[in-house]
Amino acid sequence: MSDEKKRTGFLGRLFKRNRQGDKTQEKDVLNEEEYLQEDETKPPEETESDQKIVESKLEDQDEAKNLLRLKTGLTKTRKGFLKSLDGIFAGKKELDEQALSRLEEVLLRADIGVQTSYELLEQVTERVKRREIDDPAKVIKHIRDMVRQSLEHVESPLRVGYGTEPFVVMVIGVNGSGKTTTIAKIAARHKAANRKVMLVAGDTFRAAAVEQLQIWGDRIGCDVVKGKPQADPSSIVFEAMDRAIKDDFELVLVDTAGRLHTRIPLMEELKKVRRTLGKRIPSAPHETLLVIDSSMGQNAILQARTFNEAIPVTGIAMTKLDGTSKGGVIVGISKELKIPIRFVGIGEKMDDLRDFNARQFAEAMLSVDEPVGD
Ligand SMILES: Nc1nc2c(ncn2[C@@H]2O[C@H](COP(=O)(O)OP(=O)(O)OP(=O)(O)O)[C@@H](O)[C@H]2O)c(=O)[nH]1
Ligand SMILES: [Mg+2]
Repeated sequence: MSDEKKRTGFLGRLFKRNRQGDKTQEKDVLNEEEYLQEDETKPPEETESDQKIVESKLEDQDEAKNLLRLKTGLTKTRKGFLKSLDGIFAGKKELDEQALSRLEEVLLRADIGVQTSYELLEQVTERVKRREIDDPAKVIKHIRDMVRQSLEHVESPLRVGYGTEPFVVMVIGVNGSGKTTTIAKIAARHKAANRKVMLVAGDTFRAAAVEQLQIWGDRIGCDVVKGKPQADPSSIVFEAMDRAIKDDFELVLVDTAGRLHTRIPLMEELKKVRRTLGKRIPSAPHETLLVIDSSMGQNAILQARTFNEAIPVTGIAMTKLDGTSKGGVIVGISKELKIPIRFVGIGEKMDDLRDFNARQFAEAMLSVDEPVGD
């Protein structure tokens, strides 16, 4: 299909309008087009070689660069959502009953959660009636504003307190959600700020898990505390806390074995690890970070709820937003659990972790190539 043909319909009109507008946006527009032409079935890029990971520098906090990177990461989510909207509004200048009823289907499929979908639909319908929304472009703008507003309630970056005692972060989640990688990414940031960081291999279940953490520790230059294979994770954690206090570590990141939230004995083990952390430092863990794979879609909400019922979760990291079209699930999770979202993971490299920013996220998830509407 030619580009021109692809650009007919609702998205086409928006692109055309944007192109006629601010020329300074041209670079972004080009990038956006490249993303939209990307083959969705293409597997994510190969993991960087070890050497490259060591060399990759931590991203600076440049706003425009961060937004563009996040937009690249969220391409599949954005593309999927906008494509569905395009299907509804193509050729329509006004919003009719039929378009609104199809909007309901699209919202329900967008993983933003049933409650959010209905709230959005109700608001859009109401505003259409009041003639505040008379054109499809305004629907996107309205949805984006609402997504931003609901996410703002959970925007709360992790503030590590460097005080007289180590700041302890316990990291939990299902198998393969990205716990160990996220730990490494967090550790790298703090190490770059010259902090004394310790990694604790609380995943004694798999020998490879300890090795994986050790490799990251070596790359970043952090101490790794580990025990014998199959040792009780609580005993390792106890020893690690002792060392952390004695050697004045500032940040301690505790890795745990992945577990299904439905496996009760494993969830009990997690509670024991948590209690043990508090034995030497009563206020620990200062953060219980739940790592969630965004590609789980609606199941991610269930996981988060069950983990939170077992152990009070104080923060969430949403990973793998780069490889999924289900990034909207972050909205459902925030609405349902109201737990701070600390980080988003947008790739496998050391610098592919961002502090969660509601405005940037809404913009990256729902913009065409620049703010649409007014
Ligand atoms: N694309 C992408 N991949 C990620 C991200 N975070 C983690 N991964 C990958 O996901 C896979 C699993 O990550 P791990 O960190 O080992 O996950 P885990 O939760 O520690 O897994 P278990 O220890 O087995 O429970 C690895 O291949 C990571 O590189 C992300 O944000 N984006
Ligand atoms: Mg792991």
